[in-house]
Amino acid sequence: PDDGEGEAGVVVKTKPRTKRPPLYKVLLLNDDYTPMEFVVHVLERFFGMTHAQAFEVMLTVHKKGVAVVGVFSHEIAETKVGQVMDFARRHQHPLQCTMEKE
Ligand code: TYC
Repeated sequence: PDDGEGEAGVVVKTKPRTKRPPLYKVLLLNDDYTPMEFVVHVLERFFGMTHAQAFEVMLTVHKKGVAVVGVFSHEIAETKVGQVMDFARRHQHPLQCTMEKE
């Protein structure tokens, strides 16, 4: 146990640092083929948005090319990306979802 005394009685301070886990932004990307209603459904189903919220975010991606759809721990972000990519592939839509460190 550190008594705060270094070599020759020199007092060494260690700052009490509380380390928060890094957060990850989940991004949804626009494309020319995925139907708008499908994207809205994805946002409702996997990101807990209301229909109105989901429609708004879908339009933002459609107009701007990309939007953050949520911020999560690494594990949760990975799960969301996997769920969206899986769901899109199963329905044969090219929808892309990625994550990046905040
Ligand atoms: N651009 C698509 C269309 O016009 C709609 C769309 C929106 C696709 C958001 C992907 O992440 C997306 N049908």
